This record gives sequence, C-alpha cells and structure tokens, in this order.
Amino acid sequence: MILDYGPGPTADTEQAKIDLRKFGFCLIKDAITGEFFTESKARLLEQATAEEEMGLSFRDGGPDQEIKMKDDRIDQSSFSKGNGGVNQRLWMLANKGKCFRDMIVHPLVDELVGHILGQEFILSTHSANIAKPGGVRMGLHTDQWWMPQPIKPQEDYLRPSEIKRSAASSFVEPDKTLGISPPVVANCMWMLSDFSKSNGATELVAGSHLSGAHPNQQDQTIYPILNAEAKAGTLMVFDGRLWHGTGANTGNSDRLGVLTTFCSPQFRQQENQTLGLDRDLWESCSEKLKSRLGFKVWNAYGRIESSMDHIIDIEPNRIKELKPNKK
Ligand SMILES: O=C(O)CCC(=O)C(=O)O
Repeated sequence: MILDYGPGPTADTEQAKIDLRKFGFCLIKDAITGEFFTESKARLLEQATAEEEMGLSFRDGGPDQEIKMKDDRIDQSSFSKGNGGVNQRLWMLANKGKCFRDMIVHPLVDELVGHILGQEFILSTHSANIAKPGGVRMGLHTDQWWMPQPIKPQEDYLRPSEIKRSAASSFVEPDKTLGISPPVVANCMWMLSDFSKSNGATELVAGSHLSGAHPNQQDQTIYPILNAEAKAGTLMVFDGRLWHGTGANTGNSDRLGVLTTFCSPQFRQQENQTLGLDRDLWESCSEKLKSRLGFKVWNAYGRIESSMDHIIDIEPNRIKELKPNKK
C-alpha cells in the first residue's frame, strides 16, 4: 500500500482524481498562473514583511527552537525569531487579500476537494508557510490526527478528547482488520515558488492515506519519504490521512506555500473563520464564500435559532432573555 514513488504533475482533473485515490495526493500543473499568481505571490510577501515589521510574525521550524510553557500551556513567545524560529507562518488568510479568498472558492477546489469530501465542505485553516533556509523538517503527521480510530464492539477506546497529536500506539499500529477511517479533511498547497527537495518541498509518504495508521513521531527514518517537487504555479491537493510535513530547507531561497485546508461540515474548523472574518469584508463575500467559511447551516448544525436558517448573518438577531407581557 505504501509506495516509494508518486504521480507526476497533470492538467487532467480525471487523472488527478485517480492519483488522489492511489497516492493520496495529486499535482495540478499551472493551476495558478498570470495575474492571479503574480498578485498572490506579491500579496504574500508584502503581508509577511508587514507582519514581521509589526512584531506579529509567527516562526517555527528552527533547529534550536525551544517550546516554552506558561501555566501549563505553550507560550506564544516560543514562536518568534528571537526564540530561534525560522519558517514564517501567516494565518487567517481569508482576511489578508482577495487573491487568498479566491483560492477558497477556486473551481479546482470545488472539483478535487469535492471529490474527497463531497459537495459540502468548509474552510478549516487558510495559512501560508514560508519555509526559509535553515528550517528543519516538521515531521510527518496527518491533518486528521484527531479522528477516532475504528474499534471492536465492547472494546475500551481512547476517549475522543484525549486524542493527541503525538499519536498513541493504537494509532501508530492499529488493528487493520477493523478497517480504516474515511478522509474528512482535504488540503490544498498552492506553490508560489518552485518546490524542491533543497528548499523544503513538502515531505510525504505516497499511499499512507490507505494504511489506517498514523506515522510514528519518534522515528521516521523507516518510511519511504518523498518530496513534492514541482514548479511554481502547481497546486497539490492531498487527502487528510496522508502522512506529510514541511521538508528541511537546506538551500538558500525561500519556499512559498499557501495551505488551504478544508474539513467536512460536521467537524470543527481549526481557525475560527466565522468569528475571525473581518466584518468589513462581509458585503463583498459571495454566498459560496460565506458557505465555505462556515456560515452555512448544515443539517441544522451551525444554526443560531431556527434549523431553517440557511446562511447565518454575521450580526445575527439574538433572542435574549424575555418576559411575557403582563395581562
Ligand atoms: O509546509 C508544508 O509543506 C506542510 C505544512 C504542514 O504539513 C502543516 O502545516 O501541517
């Protein structure tokens, strides 16, 4: 099931669907070109510089970066340049440029993410990862690490809220006779620079999406890791179960990637898109964009009052504590 080779880039979306099923990822060549490409790259670089200048820059992937704890929680200062962080992450891209909002509703997303998740899906995270020289491997993981594993009837199970990113042994070595979970997440990597092994192209293990297992977090040298090497303008779509992670940047140029991550509508979004959306953008958002951001009610979930709600308003009418009229 695990393969030591992957698919080549294609412009044929039917081939891409075959690649998704077999390898867990596909590469669409020239998915983002012309003005869309130029604007996206320029906007990303401009935003990254401004966030850095304003002390907002989030940095990870440093070789000596130490994770600091405060009150039993990871302290935000861990993810700074001063603390040894290298790769720059930008979050909540829905607020940071029309080009990024266009990625959320792109026809290739409709077709390929729709192929994995069905017609309805919502934005989980919209982020960029600028992998910079000196950045180390992120380590293989899946984007649905929180998904409960199949179990035997009557068998005790890991309580869902106790599932951890570090992957319990029952996740690393599951009982495969019980079957596997379906994908409930799909991810899109928009390559805004060439991706090469030396500049930190995404690492992945082809076919791992069908293994039912999660990668061991301690020793990953045993896996046949490939790098998603492709030209700028390529879109990589991948299954939420695929083992992947940022590669080490051993070169001297930045690797520019935008990650648009979707989940099916019954799961929780990683970024709180509905609360986080810049209120000034609401009027310009299409119904499709509002739906993808999570404003659309799905089978009565996500509603505020009536289960008949379709798209909830950004400033909903809240029925508060009421008292009947005195007779
Ligand atoms: O930057 C990449 O290549 C992948 C990033 C990733 O896997 C993640 O942020 O979870």
